[in-house]
Amino acid sequence: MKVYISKILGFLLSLFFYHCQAYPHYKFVVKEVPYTRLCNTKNILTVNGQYPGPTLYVHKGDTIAVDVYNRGKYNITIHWHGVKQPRNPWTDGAAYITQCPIAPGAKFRQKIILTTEEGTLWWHAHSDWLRATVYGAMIIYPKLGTSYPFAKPDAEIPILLGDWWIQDIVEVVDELFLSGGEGNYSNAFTINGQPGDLYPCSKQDTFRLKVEKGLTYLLRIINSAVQDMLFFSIAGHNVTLVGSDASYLKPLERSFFVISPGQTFDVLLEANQSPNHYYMAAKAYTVAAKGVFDNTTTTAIVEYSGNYTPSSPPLFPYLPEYNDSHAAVNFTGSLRSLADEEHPINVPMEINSHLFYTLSMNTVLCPNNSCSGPNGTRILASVNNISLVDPKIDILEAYYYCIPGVFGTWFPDFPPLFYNFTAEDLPMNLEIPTLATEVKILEYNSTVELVFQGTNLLLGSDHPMHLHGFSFYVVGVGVGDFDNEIDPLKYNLVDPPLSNTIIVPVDGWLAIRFKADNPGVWFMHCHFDRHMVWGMDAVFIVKNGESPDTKMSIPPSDMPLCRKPVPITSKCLSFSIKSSIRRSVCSTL
Ligand SMILES: *[C@@H]1O[C@H](CO)[C@@H](O)[C@H](O)[C@H]1NC(C)=O
Ligand SMILES: *[C@@H]1O[C@H](CO)[C@@H](O)[C@H](O)[C@H]1NC(C)=O
Ligand SMILES: *[C@@H]1O[C@H](CO)[C@@H](O)[C@H](O)[C@H]1NC(C)=O
Ligand SMILES: *[C@@H]1O[C@H](CO)[C@@H](O)[C@H](O)[C@H]1NC(C)=O
Ligand SMILES: *[C@@H]1O[C@H](CO)[C@@H](O)[C@H](O)[C@H]1NC(C)=O
Ligand SMILES: *[C@@H]1O[C@H](CO)[C@@H](O)[C@H](O)[C@H]1NC(C)=O
Ligand SMILES: *[C@@H]1O[C@H](CO)[C@@H](O)[C@H](O)[C@H]1NC(C)=O
Ligand SMILES: *[C@@H]1O[C@H](CO)[C@@H](O)[C@H](O)[C@H]1NC(C)=O
Ligand SMILES: *[C@@H]1O[C@H](CO)[C@@H](O)[C@H](O)[C@H]1NC(C)=O
Ligand SMILES: *[C@@H]1O[C@H](CO)[C@@H](O)[C@H](O)[C@H]1NC(C)=O
Ligand SMILES: *[C@@H]1O[C@H](CO)[C@@H](O)[C@H](O)[C@H]1NC(C)=O
Ligand SMILES: [Cu+2]
Repeated sequence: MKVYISKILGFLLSLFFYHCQAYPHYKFVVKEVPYTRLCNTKNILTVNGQYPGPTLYVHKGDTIAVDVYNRGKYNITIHWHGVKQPRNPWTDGAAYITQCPIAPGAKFRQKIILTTEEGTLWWHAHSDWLRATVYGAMIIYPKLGTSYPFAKPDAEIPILLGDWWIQDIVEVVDELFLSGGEGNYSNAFTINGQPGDLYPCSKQDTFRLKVEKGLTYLLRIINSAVQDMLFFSIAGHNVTLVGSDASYLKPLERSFFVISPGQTFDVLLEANQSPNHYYMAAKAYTVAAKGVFDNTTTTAIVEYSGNYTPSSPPLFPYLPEYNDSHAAVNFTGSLRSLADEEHPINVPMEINSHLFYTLSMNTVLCPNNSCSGPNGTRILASVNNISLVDPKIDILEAYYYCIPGVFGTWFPDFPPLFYNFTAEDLPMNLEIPTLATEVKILEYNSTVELVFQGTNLLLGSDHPMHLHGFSFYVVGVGVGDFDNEIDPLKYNLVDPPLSNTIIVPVDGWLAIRFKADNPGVWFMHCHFDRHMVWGMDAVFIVKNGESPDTKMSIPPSDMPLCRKPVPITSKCLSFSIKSSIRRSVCSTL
């Protein structure tokens, strides 16, 4: 009898462990906490009271779960930036694209499925601009028993670049929409949450990196700023870039580099200079701003150990002029994948789907020219002249449950009009976009080449484009209009970098390739939150494959839905479905 009971107990325990302990769980409590910066105290939204938020430490190939409790007063979602989440768009976290927001008081268990990613990624809020304070690092170590493709560093330090807004961030966004203009700018940049020595009331808390001469440090650098690309440099030292977006690079030595919101770089810092104090510094890189932007500089201090009298102030690094687009595009064009035997690359060679997407700033008329954009207009932004309108029901939910009327499937492969995209003084009537909720359908396993073309409508700008659900190879980049005949001949198909976020240069183009082998709904957008909320977005639906392991997984039981789920069964077929594409979408479920 005793044996029998213990067997049952063992069975029940194994069930419990199977369901509850199959992978590690973390708890993220979203709540407001007061923080003081720039001589002002205000409540900011945090995870677990921390700013920046907690770091997640994982190994390549791990699956973990994070229980997100929303104890704040706003709707929120959390996105695991750069994690491909195979077959699992459900917990990707893009508000109104793959989920309804987590309401105040609600909870959502988000599964994070890592596969090939190795290096540095991060997580952040993905609704409104709440990521301004709700973000943190994700460090992905090599699998146990394997090592880095470079000598093991003596220490590893996350460096989160961010920004600080004196105003409440929700107020900033409300004002932006109310005025229709450019809105406000951040008041400081930060390194690990600290503005540094050059700002008021900040010096005592400047982030200090203590180093020992002769040792090598792996800096895991993340740009989590809401709105700005940043030039980054360390006085007296070059750094060696060895990874980006959780993929390895051929070592690239630089005295400075540019990093866009959403990007990560793993860089090696050798403490090989005379013992002293050296500033590490970051400031904005922006061409579009025409001189109006957050023109401040954040600093931290690299502090050698030992007995010496440090120079006062610490040595300051060279950073390019705020508008040095040559330096920025030169850097993007210099990145190469490691592409060695242990880290092979797999660039699609035959392309099934050729896409050409223009990235534009736009204007629409306001009643009585009452908005704050140029000539009283409202500023928007678009991809292929479509400015995305967020649906009321998230696209993944509408797709999975075949809810009609939420999105269309005619997102165009090309812009409606070909013109000299980068010419000066383009006609104003081209500035008006179409407002719509359209998605691009991709066949499972199809190969995609996507050329981004920045336009000079309204004003040219760099755009850090980010794709969810995939990493892509950056096969080409250039200035001016893309030349369909000449530029592809210059593609790098040998060792292009593998990224999830990349800067499309101002009045230039950039080409990526990826394989659509991840079924689901995946957001693609400019990682400037201003451009994102203005509509510089696109959505891909990658159809299911034939076999069960090539189809989307089922939604988690606590999925935040925008409406009550309807039974899937025959509902799909009984809708009056207008287009054949829509029918094929529904029939793949
Ligand atoms: C929060 O999300 C729900 C569900 O989409 C929506 O109905 C509500 O309006 C949102 N609230 C705010 C303040 O945005
Ligand atoms: C912009 O931000 C500043 C503080 O940084 C604030 O004083 C001002 O009211 C904000 N709003 C506008 C519309 O400028
Ligand atoms: C840093 O690298 C540059 C080339 O990018 C080189 O000219 C310079 O000498 C290097 N500086 C140091 C301190 O190694
Ligand atoms: C940025 O600030 C620096 C000094 O802090 C100043 O010299 C420079 O002119 C400013 N640049 C712009 C474009 O405002
Ligand atoms: C950068 O801006 C300055 C004025 O602040 C201007 O003189 C210079 O030509 C600009 N450089 C580029 C590359 O646009
Ligand atoms: C970057 O600039 C260097 C020095 O001017 C040049 O040799 C190199 O070809 C440039 N690289 C790219 C990709 O533009
Ligand atoms: C536009 O201006 C006219 C004249 O001042 C006014 O009568 C009208 O109400 C205004 N319309 C709007 C939408 O503000
Ligand atoms: C504003 O209107 C003027 C006069 O019609 C025009 O010259 C200018 O280009 C307009 N500006 C923008 C940004 O549309
Ligand atoms: C497009 O505009 C650019 C910038 O004004 C100019 O250099 C180029 O020659 C134009 N191209 C064509 C084909 O007109
Ligand atoms: C975008 O679409 C609008 C409305 O159809 C049109 O007026 C405008 O000229 C288009 N602009 C471009 C650049 O295609
Ligand atoms: C998808 O492509 C891969 C090669 O990249 C191939 O191994 C696999 O069989 C394909 N799957 C389907 C369902 O076509
Ligand atoms: Cu943009």
